[in-house]
Amino acid sequence: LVEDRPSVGDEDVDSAATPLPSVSKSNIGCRWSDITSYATKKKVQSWFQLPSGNWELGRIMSTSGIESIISLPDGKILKVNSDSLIPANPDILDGVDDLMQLSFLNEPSVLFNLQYRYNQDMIYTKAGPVLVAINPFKKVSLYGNYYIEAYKNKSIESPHVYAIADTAIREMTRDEVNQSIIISGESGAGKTETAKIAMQYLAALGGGSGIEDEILKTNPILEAFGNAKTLRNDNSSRFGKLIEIHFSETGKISGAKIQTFLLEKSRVVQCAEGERSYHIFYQLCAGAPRALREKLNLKDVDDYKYLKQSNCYSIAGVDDAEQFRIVKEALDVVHVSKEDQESVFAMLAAVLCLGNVSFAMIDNENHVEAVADESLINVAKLIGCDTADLNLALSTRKMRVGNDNIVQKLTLSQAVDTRDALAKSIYACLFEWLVEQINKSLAVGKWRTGRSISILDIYGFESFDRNSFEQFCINYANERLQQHFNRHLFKLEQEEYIQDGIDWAKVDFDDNQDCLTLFEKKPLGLLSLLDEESTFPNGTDFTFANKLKQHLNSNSCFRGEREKAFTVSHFAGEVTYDTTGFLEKNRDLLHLDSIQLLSSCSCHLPQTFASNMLNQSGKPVVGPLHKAGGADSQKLSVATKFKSQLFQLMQRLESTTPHFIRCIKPNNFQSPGSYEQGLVLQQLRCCGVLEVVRISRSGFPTRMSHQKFAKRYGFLLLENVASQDPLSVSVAILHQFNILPEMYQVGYTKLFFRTGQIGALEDTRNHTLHGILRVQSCFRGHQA
Ligand code: AD9
Ligand code: MG
Repeated sequence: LVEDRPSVGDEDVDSAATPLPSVSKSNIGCRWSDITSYATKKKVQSWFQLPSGNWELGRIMSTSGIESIISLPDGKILKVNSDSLIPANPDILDGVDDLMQLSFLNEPSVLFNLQYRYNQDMIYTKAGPVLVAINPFKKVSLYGNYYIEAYKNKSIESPHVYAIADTAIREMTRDEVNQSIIISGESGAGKTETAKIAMQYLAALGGGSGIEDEILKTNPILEAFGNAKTLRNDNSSRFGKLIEIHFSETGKISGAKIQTFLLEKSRVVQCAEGERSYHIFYQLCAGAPRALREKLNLKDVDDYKYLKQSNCYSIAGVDDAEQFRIVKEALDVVHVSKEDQESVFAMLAAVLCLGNVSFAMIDNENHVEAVADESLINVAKLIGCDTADLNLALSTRKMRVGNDNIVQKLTLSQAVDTRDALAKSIYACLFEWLVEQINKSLAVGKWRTGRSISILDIYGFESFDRNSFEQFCINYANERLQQHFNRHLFKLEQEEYIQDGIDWAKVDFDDNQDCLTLFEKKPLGLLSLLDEESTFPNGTDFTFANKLKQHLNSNSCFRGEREKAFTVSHFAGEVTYDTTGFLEKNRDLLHLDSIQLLSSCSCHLPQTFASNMLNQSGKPVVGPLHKAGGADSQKLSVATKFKSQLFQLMQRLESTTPHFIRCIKPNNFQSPGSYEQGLVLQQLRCCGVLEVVRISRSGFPTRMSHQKFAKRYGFLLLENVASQDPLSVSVAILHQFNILPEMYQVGYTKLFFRTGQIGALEDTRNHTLHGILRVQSCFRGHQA
């Protein structure tokens, strides 16, 4: 596409067709001269959309109002509707590293610019304040010590995750405000890799105490236990993660804290053809040394039903045995003792083995009992309980009816559900326990007094052919994050201008408050209605779907569908949810019998899990028996717990200066070199990249209070201003450095600058400071 483009020198273009670039001098900075010369030469190229949906660069040969004749790079000449043509940027702007510099900011121009860079392995591009990262699906030589040094010294300035991390460190120190790096994007877009790259930079700059190595080692552990191969990503994170890295006053890393969100438990007992369960299961089976194998009575992966069902055991290019070694080493580094590690592996083996427990009919009322075979005996041994107790917990339920305690026998499907619920709970508790151990290990020093940078790697918006409870929660989280993004980039921006008396033409943006209200409104919102239906003993997915239709049909973001489905208009598009399994997943019941079994185990992990579960509601459960249904009715529903976690997260993020990274997946095949325009465009639209550029370009993104500005740059003034007020000092600085009037605005309390203006002042300040330091050290040397 690039090579085929007609050059600016071609003369046969009809000048009447040339639209002048709609730019003002101020919003493109130094490239103004390029644009005007472009305009006077009146060479015009336009984007034309092919039937495939892809955009092609054409040259306008002639135009007669509604119709234009264009020539395409392959020599084809077409007559097209003039309205369908979209202006292209001059060649000089090909591959600019900030989309803000484009003089025509339209979708094909943005797509082309990103593609132009991507083809040259320049996977990072700024979109105003946001970093866009396009997954290369191959090793690109952009990382490592050389680049870290270069970004630290500012000898390289092209957009990069390192540059974002560097800004975060600088702003944390300069403004004494906590920072956050918020990474979003679809599954497989590169969020987790990006988060690791950011951590690598922070560890390199803030390292020294050794804790940075521990922090980096949390990655292989959490990935082993929380990531799995899916059809979209061989290493898909099945949980959300916030890692808060703390720095001491001297800028050194002093500790860290990890918070995880909504691990996909169902994967432990059920996963789709071609996908895998959590990596750690395969790693354990492949990598456990002989003694451990024997102790745990481990089998091969294809001997376990939970792993066998999806018919996929390995990942191309991944050595599970080697990964197991890496995970064990990482566990050593974060101080999980060898004994605890062995207990962890025993829990994993127990989960796998539970899947092999089978049931046999014991009467003609469909009641069952677990088969007392090797699997059952092995599970009992691994968790440290009696085989008979395990059997009872899996095949019966204690209930209280009136004043009587009765024991109900379970049917096959009830017993299988009970078994799977136990396996899922053990795994989810194990994951939580591991995170807790890691946090204990990372919480060294008095880090609470210092500042922090948080990195959020959370699942992006999901829309599949069939969307269930998981997508419902994930997309709800994305609505919240999108609102945070909007608030920061749009709302706060505008409010701040208005408050400070700055002239500002409003820029429209898509507010997603209506959709959030649909989820959160009480008592008639999606979450409340879900919880309400979940507490009814007779509630089913069907009654839930009906209730939604009954109460929400008038909401513009909601549409009831046939059968048990409903559609939500999310900011990123419409998603139709199938309510099958919603109530059960939201209740997430582990029956009291199972919890009691765990608490009676002789091994310490099951005991810990049981006590955590009992305390989950904040109210310890007293007495062994509960009302009919047998479950701990105090327990919070999954959606409610998730919502409160999200609120806490948002609260934490609100108190930080955010830095946004939007990861983009250029194709659905995880393959290098392929860039599908439609797929990229859809993701750019989802995350509002174009709007961000538009608003940033027309605004004043850098701001500083009069006091701070005067204090920071006042010493650069040639005249003595010690007695003057901050505003006068600020104005004197602006004059002395010849900052053009269109490049700033003076507000009541703050100064507002266009992009790039403060950078020049900072450079002068740094040079001057270095000069002063040099003079001082010469002076001292002289005295000595
Ligand atoms: V998911 O929502 O957890 O399913 P992520 O996290 O967005 O997803 P991930 O970071 O796991 O995606 O990236 C997917 C794959 O893309 C990685 O396993 C790498 O093979 C590849 N990738 C991503 N970023 C880079 C990169 N900067 N350089 C090289 C990359 N490869
Ligand atoms: Mg991930």
